[in-house]
Amino acid sequence: STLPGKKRAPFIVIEGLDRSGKTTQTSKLHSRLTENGIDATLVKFPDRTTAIGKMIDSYLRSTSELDDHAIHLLFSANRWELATTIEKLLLAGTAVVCDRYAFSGIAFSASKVDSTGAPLLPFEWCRDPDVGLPAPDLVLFFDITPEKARERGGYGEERYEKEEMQLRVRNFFRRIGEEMDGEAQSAGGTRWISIDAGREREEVEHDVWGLVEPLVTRGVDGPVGKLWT
Ligand code: Z5A
Repeated sequence: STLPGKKRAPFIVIEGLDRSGKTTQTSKLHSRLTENGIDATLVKFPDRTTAIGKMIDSYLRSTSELDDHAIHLLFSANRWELATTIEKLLLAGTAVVCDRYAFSGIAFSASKVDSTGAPLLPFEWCRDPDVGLPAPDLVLFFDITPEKARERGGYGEERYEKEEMQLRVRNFFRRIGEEMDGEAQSAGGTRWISIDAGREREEVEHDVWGLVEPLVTRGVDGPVGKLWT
């Protein structure tokens, strides 16, 4: 660890809509931290490399069908698979930079509707399996309008990449963010910051670094929080 005293490293999550640049910016952030001599590990959810991740991958590419409850629980289980590893890294002084987390899990599942437009899975039910996961110290929510996202080559071929779905997801992300802001302590101490991700790469990168650099340099006191407990 490069951190002073008994401090641990921070857990930083980048969340957001499709095509908002999460993957671009998490990998940029990871290399920048490393270049600056700061220990950091990059994590991405879904982690499609594990046994559970492979089931998620074939579901997303529509090569398999799964009950909506079952796929939701697999996404959550895919995070629990890495929970202990993440906690150990943080305590050992390695910052964790994560591309999507439990907030995507809720926002996407809660946005699923039946043919009449009625929700398929209640919001609270979607949140429950992720309660108690390692809580991020900082969530950067990458906000982008559907129009801007479309300019970036539009949505791809995967299951949830449809515009009406993305609009519902955006609203759920906002609701989650508002709730996190209001109850930062009960949510495990997470800070939620919205970033305008519709700008140039360099501008977004500048803002991300400005928020992350002080946190990684200072380190964090106390144990890793537990999400929504
Ligand atoms: N999902 C779920 O349902 N439940 C869960 O618990 C979790 C996820 C964790 C796959 O996720 C799906 O799983 C996703 C949510 C659901 N569903 N959908 N739809 P994923 O993370 O594997 O998704 P992805 O397809 O790999 O990433 P993405 O969201 O589509 O993209 P991104 O990471 O945000 O963006 P990017 O790859 O960095 O950039 C997109 C393009 O824009 C690319 O060509 C870049 O070069 C370009 N770009 C990036 N930044 C800029 C700027 N600033 N200006 C212009 N162009 C830019």
